[in-house]
Amino acid sequence: MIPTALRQTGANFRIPIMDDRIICAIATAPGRGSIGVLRISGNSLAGMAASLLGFRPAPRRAHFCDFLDEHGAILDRGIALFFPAPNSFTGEDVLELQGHGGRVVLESLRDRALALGARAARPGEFSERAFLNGKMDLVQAEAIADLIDADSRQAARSAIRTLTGDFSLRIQELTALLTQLRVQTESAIDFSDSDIEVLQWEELRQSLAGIIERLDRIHAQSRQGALLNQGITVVLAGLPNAGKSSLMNCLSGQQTAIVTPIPGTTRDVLSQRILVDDLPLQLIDTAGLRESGDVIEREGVNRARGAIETADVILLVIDSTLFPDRGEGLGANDLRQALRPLEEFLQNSEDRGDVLRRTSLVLNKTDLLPLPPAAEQTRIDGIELALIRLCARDGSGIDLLTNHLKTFVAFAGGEDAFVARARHLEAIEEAREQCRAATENLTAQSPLELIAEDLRLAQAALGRITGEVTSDDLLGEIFSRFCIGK
Ligand SMILES: Nc1nc2c(ncn2[C@@H]2O[C@H](COP(=O)(O)OP(=O)(O)OP(=O)(O)O)[C@@H](O)[C@H]2O)c(=O)[nH]1
Ligand SMILES: [Mg+2]
Repeated sequence: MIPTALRQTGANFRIPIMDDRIICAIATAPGRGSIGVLRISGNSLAGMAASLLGFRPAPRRAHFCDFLDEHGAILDRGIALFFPAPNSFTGEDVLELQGHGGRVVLESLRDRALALGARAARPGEFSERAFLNGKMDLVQAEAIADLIDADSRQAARSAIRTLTGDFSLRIQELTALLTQLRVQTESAIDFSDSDIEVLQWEELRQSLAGIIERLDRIHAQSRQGALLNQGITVVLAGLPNAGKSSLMNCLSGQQTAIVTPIPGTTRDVLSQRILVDDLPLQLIDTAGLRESGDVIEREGVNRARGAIETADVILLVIDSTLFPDRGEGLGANDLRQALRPLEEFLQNSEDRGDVLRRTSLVLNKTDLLPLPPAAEQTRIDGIELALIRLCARDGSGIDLLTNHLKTFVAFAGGEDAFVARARHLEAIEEAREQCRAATENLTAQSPLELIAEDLRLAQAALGRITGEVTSDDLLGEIFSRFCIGK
């Protein structure tokens, strides 16, 4: 009997393409450019290529030629490249026409391809076909989109690492190790009555410990990649006039938010993306937290609440001049008072502990007190809080805040990071949980069937990363976020 582990793995499971019509898209960014590319992919493209070019292009040769309309008139002149299946990006026949980068000329070329029977490609459809045809796995396909969207060189480097297959290889190695373990375990179930060598419990436990260690490592690298790729959301909250908008402007180096001495200046949620040493921060400036009779301000405060609930980090900005005599630092009561605007908002909320764990205090306007900028760690009612004193007006102490943010989310610079997304991290965490459960079952000498099931679930979680086990819905969701023509 073949153990289930072998029957379920190793097969390069691919979903058949439901719609195999020829697709086309302008692959270069909209706007003027010296070169514009029309990309066409499908089965049996040779006929369409002959109609567009007036001859059958040779495989993988650069032809400098005319691109023709239905009457043989020249639409544009450029380079045609033909990649017959299966040695192409999508695994199908691919024709690329590199012409001039003007909107009208490219649209005429695209319309010509449409008239010849192609349909407009959906965003990410070329990459989706490449995945479905087994040219790359899901993480590699996602890495293409991440490379295009990279905010920093480090993010681009980590996307390249994933694109070239490093991350997939690690996942495959782990999957292979899990397969071995499953085979060992399931063989022992199947043949437990025969005289086949009895499963070595200790050996199994050691192998599992090794796998968990590898999962820890890859999780850390992927987390760095996810930080480089997606960054963190930082919301600036606090009482009116505390200096939230000034802090936003100081961090971004731009005067995006309006700053005035009038409390209640900011009424909407303002958002700005910045980079701090390659770590992308989505800064969100909010309306001051207070009860207001003004309907616009009330709506602004509601939106501030929404932002606080979902942010990775909440910076509670405080006007230091509210604590004028505390040269030595704030006492427990001061801290409670400083936290009050947030506490009031969190009243009766189940998320209180969670929000406070994501919160740091920024004591602003140090220039008005004899207090130098500083960063310290403090504890209030069992909750660890960072406290950063700075001056948003002239920027002194701002580096203390940015360093704190990097430390707070454990951003290590991403030297050996793999570009990763939340779904990858979740899958790695699930695989790790299942391996831990298997270890506990081993220690308790539970029935082997339970351990085999834990290992199967761990393997399935890893399979979701590379796309070996993936639902159509997830694929649709992933590829729809790509740009058109990719
Ligand atoms: N002296 C001093 N004044 C500051 C500092 N930061 C902000 N201010 C002043 O404080 C006032 C309020 O600043 P804002 O940045 O608009 O405060 P806010 O928290 O966004 O206020 P709302 O939008 O009303 O909630 C302005 O007059 C700023 O110039 C600082 O570090 N030092
Ligand atoms: Mg403001």
